[in-house]
Amino acid sequence: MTVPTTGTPSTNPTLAAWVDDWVSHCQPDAVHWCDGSPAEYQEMLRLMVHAGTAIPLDASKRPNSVLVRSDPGDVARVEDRTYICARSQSDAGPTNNWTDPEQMRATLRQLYAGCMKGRTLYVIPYSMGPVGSPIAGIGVEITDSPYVVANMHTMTRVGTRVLEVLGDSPAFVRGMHSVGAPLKENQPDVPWPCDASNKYITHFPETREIQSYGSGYGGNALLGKKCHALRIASVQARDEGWLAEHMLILKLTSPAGEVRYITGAFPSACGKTNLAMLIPTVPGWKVETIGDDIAWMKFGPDGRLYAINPEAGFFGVAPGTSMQSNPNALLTARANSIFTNCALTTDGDVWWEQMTEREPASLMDWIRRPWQPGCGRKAAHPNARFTTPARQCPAIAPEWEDPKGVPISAMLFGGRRAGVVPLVCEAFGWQHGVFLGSIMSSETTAAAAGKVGELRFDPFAMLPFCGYHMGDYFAHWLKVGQRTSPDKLPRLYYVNWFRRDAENRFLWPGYGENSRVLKWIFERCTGGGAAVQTAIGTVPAPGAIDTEGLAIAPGAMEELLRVDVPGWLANCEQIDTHYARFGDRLPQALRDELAALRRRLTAVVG
Ligand code: GTP
Ligand code: SPV
Ligand code: MN
Repeated sequence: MTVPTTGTPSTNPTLAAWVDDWVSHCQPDAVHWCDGSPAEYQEMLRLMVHAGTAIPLDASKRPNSVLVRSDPGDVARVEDRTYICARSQSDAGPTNNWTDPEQMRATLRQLYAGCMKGRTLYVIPYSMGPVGSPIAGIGVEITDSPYVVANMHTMTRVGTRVLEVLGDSPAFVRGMHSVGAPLKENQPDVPWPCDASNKYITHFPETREIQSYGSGYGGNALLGKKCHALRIASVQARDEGWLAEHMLILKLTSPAGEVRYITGAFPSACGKTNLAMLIPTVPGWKVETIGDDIAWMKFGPDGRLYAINPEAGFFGVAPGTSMQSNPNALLTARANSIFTNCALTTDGDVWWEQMTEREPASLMDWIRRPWQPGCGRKAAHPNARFTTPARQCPAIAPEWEDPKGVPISAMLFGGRRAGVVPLVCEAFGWQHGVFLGSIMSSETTAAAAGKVGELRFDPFAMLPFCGYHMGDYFAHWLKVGQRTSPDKLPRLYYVNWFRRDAENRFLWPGYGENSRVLKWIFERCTGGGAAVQTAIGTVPAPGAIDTEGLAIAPGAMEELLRVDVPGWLANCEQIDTHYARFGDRLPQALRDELAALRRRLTAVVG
């Protein structure tokens, strides 16, 4: 039986056979091959509005934009339902869920049987990175969700040109996705179909495959993002000698016009989008955006690491985003955007916590209930997001789509730490920097289902995203550092915007004021920046962070840069436990770094 098909099916034999197999297994009513055109995007919005998934926002306030409210059981990534199905469990390592790949395939094959009845199967050919760039990678996602198609249009480069570049090659990442909600004949659809209690986000790294079932939300369903560009790509990067990282990329220009490119790895909802779009408070400095979530980095012919942003849009955290905290993000999302799990204003716009100084007098909250200030509930879900095209960002750097990437001078590692970790600290060298990345810890956020505010180790902000054994990942980072001369490697930094005082208030104002830290890092990269060596690394000398015009409590700067020796010694105990998880796959160099840190700390205590 042939299924009615629209669009232009690929003649790539591997791709055609793969799609045919899923079509006959999932039994959709129709098949559509996506071309990535604006008309196709509009058709997805129309379908979502028609199905009650989306409502159009007032076109005078938010042109060509919609609000989508998900099922309350499907609001974030689900780490406990995410699997790395490597052939050998030891290759998934202690930080990933694992099931035997054949067993997992069988489980999912059963769930996928007839799972698209009553729906359309969409085939989305996409490129992560500028189409045809030597650093870019191609994937194809099958999905039964128009919401996923629309989001992929914005977040990746979708369409016919991708298939042309792919040609007859079998080298594409295969991503299979279903919301897991087939429709019986005449069964009315729900606004957000999903199989909330039965989600699987699974990866088969050896065959570069992804199979996702049951969720329609974010990184669970937009397979180009975390599943491909991080979990599968991290495995490709290990095999081929490059880096696929959970990092923002920014361009920093000094008052003299000198440019440096900086990346930063912060865990989910810990400030990447904000730093990437920051407006410096230090006069004369400029920050422009290259990427806000993922960086792919390869060595250039000059021996330096070059980064591209594999994405084409931002899937940003809405709550906390305001014209004060991140005007560039709000201006990016002024049109052509999809808002998910935000509140709806009485005049047809979106709202979320801290968006405006004064809360609106009444709203419809993200679960469609009336909302008033003081009602005791949040109007937007804490992981409410906007999907918006990167090219609309007022701060986007002109070279953001340069196929050769931008040369990286510094990399930041950071998380949410109420204590112990200072505002900024520079690594003594690459190996020490890899050590700092490997011991990163952060309080959990609403970006993933589960408890918020619990401290956990999140090495390189990759805990939920590394597609192989984390001990091997550390070894890979160490190896990357040996591939070029030390002076060509980026300098590595550990930062923390989230240190708190005794009253639990943030000591550091953050956001645009983070430019003061970027300025010091720029100076360090260009031969300046007064610094002192401490047991944990090199920190700014007193007065080296420019505090001109900064409103900050007396003594706060000293506290922010203070090395808390007892705190760090206690931290070392926790690192012992953290490291023990990796067994003999923990590189000896990192064990040595930990021992050296202990020695230096003990020497301070005397
Ligand atoms: P993902 O998209 O989940 O990977 O998140 P992200 O790392 O891009 O985080 P984002 O920039 O969206 O920030 C998440 C939350 O942290 C928002 O509520 C921000 O307002 C808040 N935030 C960002 N930067 C700072 C900062 O410098 N200081 C403080 N106190 N909060 C910040
Ligand atoms: C993150 O959680 O780090 C995100 C959002 O960037 S999601 O795409 O849902 O993973
Ligand atoms: Mn992220």
